[in-house]
This record gives sequence, structure tokens and C-alpha cells, in this order.
Amino acid sequence: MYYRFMKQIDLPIDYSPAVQLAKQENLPLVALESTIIAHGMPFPENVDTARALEKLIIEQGAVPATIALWNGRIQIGLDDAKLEAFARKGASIPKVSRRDIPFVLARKTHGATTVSATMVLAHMAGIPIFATGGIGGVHRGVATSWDISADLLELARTPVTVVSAGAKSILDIPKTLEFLETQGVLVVGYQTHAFPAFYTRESGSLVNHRVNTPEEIAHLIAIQKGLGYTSGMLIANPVPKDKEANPDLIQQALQNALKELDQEGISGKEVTPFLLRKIASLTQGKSLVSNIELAKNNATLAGQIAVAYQNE
Ligand code: PSU
Ligand code: MN
Repeated sequence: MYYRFMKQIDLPIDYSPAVQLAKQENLPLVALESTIIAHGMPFPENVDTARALEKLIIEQGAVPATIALWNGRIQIGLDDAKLEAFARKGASIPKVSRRDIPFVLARKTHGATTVSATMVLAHMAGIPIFATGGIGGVHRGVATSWDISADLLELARTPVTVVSAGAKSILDIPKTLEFLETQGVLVVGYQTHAFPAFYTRESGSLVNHRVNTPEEIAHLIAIQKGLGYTSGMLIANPVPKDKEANPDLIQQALQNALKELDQEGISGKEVTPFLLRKIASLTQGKSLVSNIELAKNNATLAGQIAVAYQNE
């Protein structure tokens, strides 16, 4: 028997100049994901939104770090030219969850990071707060498909706080919340007890805990850390009232999109991007407007939490 000593590889990680400076100066950082850019929205809305999210975070006094894989390298922060190149490539860039990161690095290709992959890389870069649109969840029909988003397990295993507008009602929201409870993930409603359904403010499910200020969330993060928890936290931040989509319109579009999903036999990681696209076209872009607005609302809150956490 012999022991084989593995060569330690250098982590292929690049920090943008803005993020590098923020780290040196100990400024509050907020991570952003890149699947929302490549798969969540069409061009040019995707790049416009990505820029708008960064701007909102800066306005709160924090520094944005959009996370992606580019030519086999982990990018913590994309400069504007790269952000635009990434957005133009759109859905041709593979959607990457935790499991896919090593493969993309080995092949030296690009990757759009989902919530799970972005959490992994944000944690690696020392960024504890992350703004997204919605998280993946337990899919309807899970009993036969076993389709449960890797996002949920990542929340259980990685100490990053994710600010989201809940999860779309194409998912099984009660089961999603059950799963998070089983996995020990704290889910907190921001100024609400209703777990939001992404495009709309209520899903019919409730959360157990509500907070009203970014400072309260920052304090919860500090307590979790103090307890030595290695899990994350999910903040449920509903889309603003005046930006909410009409629940009936969304419900109708969801039903039709789910029917088409079934007819076309789509499964696996294509499910979420397919449904997002279908719903946007079935609502003549109305869902896209809510999608953009809820992402902005999450970026703003994440920026405020990051600043408050700095003062903990
Ligand atoms: N939900 C949305 N918009 C999105 C996603 C989810 O409303 O863009 C993306 C996120 O990147 C999320 C991923 O992490 O889809 C979940 O994919 P899946 O359901 O395949 O786990
Ligand atoms: Mn899935």
C-alpha cells in the first residue's frame, strides 16, 4: 500500500479591481449570480438589469461582485466589458450548479452560476451576502421526478445569506419550505409573514419568522456565525406592491407553461429556464417587468444588509 500525495492546484480565481479594492479596504460586498443574466432574461434586458443591480448595491454603500466562470477561471466581480460579453452570449453559456464547477474549470470554458454555485464561490471569496431573483425549489411532481434544486441543499451547507423574492409557484412551495426546515435552514420574511411567490407577493404559505429591518437580518447573520453554524439563511423579500404581476395572469401562464413543459418532455436543468421564457412570452413581457423589479428590490436590501453587517 502506498499513499499518493496529490498536487495542490492553484485556485483559478480572479477578483475584479473593484472587488479587490473592496476586500483590501474591508468594504461590505454583495454577491450576484450570473444564471439570471444568461438564462433568466433575454438580451438586452439581462445586461441592463445586471448593471442596474450593481448600481443599486453601490447606492447603498456596498460593492457588487457578479460571480461567473469565464475561460475556466472563477470571476469574483465582472468588469463592464465582460458583463456585456457574458450577457450577449446568454443561453449559449451552460448553467452551472455546485456539481458542475470542477468540470467547467477543467475544460476552461464559461459557466453561468446558479444560486448554489454562486453561494459556493461567494463563500470561497469571503462574501457572506448574496442577492438573487428567486431560488430553485422542490418541483411539483417530485415523487416521480426527484427534481429538487441544488439551491436548497446549498442553503443547508454554505454560510451565505441569500436575499430572494421567494420561489415561483411553478414549484411546490409547501414542500420547498418543508425541505428547508428539515435541512435546518432559517427562512425569514422581510416585513411579511407570507412566503412570496416571485412575481407575486404571496404564495399561500407562511414563514415562521419575520423581521422588519436590514439591521435585524445583519444581527441574525452574526448570531448564526457566533453559533458556528455552517448553513446559510434565506431572506424572503416580496416584490414591491406596485410592481407585482397580476396573480391571475401569472397563474394562467404558469398552467399553460407547465402543460407545454410536459408535452415537450423537458426535464432536469432546462426546466427552470424553459418556464421563465414561456411565462415571459405568455404574459407579453409583463412577468419580465416584475422579474426585473424584484431583482432590484433584492439587490437594494442585500446592499443594506451588507452595510449593517459591517457594523455588527
Ligand atoms: N428562479 C428564477 N429565476 C432564475 C432561477 C431560478 O425565478 O433565473 C435560476 C437561479 O440561478 C437558480 C436556478 O439558482 O435557476 C435554479 O435552477 P434549478 O431549478 O435547475 O435548480
Ligand atoms: Mn432541477
